[in-house]
Amino acid sequence: ACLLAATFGLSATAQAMTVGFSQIGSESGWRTSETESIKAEAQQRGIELKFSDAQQKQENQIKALRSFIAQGVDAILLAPVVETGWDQVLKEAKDAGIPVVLVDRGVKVKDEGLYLTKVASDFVEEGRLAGSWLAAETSGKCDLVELQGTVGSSAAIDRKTGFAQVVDLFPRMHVLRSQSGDFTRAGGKMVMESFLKAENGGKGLCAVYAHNDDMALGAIQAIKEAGLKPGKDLKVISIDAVPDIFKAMAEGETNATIELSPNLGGPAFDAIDAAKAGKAVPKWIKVQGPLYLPDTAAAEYQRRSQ
Ligand code: GYE
Repeated sequence: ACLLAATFGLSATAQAMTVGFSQIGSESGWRTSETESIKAEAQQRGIELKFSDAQQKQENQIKALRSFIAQGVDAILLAPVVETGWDQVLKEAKDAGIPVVLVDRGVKVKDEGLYLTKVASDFVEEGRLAGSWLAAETSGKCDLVELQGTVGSSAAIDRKTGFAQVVDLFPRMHVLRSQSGDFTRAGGKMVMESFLKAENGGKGLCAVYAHNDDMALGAIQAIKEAGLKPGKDLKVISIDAVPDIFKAMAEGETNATIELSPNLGGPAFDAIDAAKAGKAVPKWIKVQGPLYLPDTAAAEYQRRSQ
């Protein structure tokens, strides 16, 4: 009976847990999947999730965090739109004894003790992987353009850095133009259109590197409209591995994507549980994904789109 009571008591506390989730918005297919996945994971664990969509604005995220603190939530998940400007509000959460788990992007703060942990991939590594693939594919000779993610986001900063580290090793590889498409399909298309215009209709270009699949999908559209063949005349490489990019890859219109799982709720909630149980939690819970090529694209699309 004692064991039963203890078990019951434990699950009752777990069920009562309330977590606030400050999400960036819904700029990409990847992010929409992440939102759905975290909501489903919370439901499965009996966690009451308070969800707030910041519409891409840091000030909305700060407001959401303050409201979660005022409501006395047990923990907070934060997907930070940009890297800087979080010290104050994270300190407020810490002073209130509320652990904050960063999901998918990182922050730059003076004191890393202001958050519990970060569940995210190594964006620099993703950039290096993309650069290495392109260098191998083009024998180190490629004039390319880059579509950056949201200005000031860790995802954009680090994916640019890692890619540049590889490009710098190859004297005949050049990033001719690099601009933000804000991680959206429309942004990717618009910026690619201007790149193509500025680069003689794209005739001298060898490739486009996009910081996410949605911008690559927009770029593919722009390349087609300019009368060139994406995936052939211009190689396309991006990051995320959303279902639609596999469809484009199966159709020969893009060449490679690096997977980032959107299922970050499991490890994030596990970290909160561990912290509440007094266990040590690592500062960075790394998620990793492979690079996918056209050979498996049709099967991957099938598997991911049902
Ligand atoms: O790659 C992109 C999204 O922060 C890892 O943000 C995330 C990125 C992801 O909008 O599609």
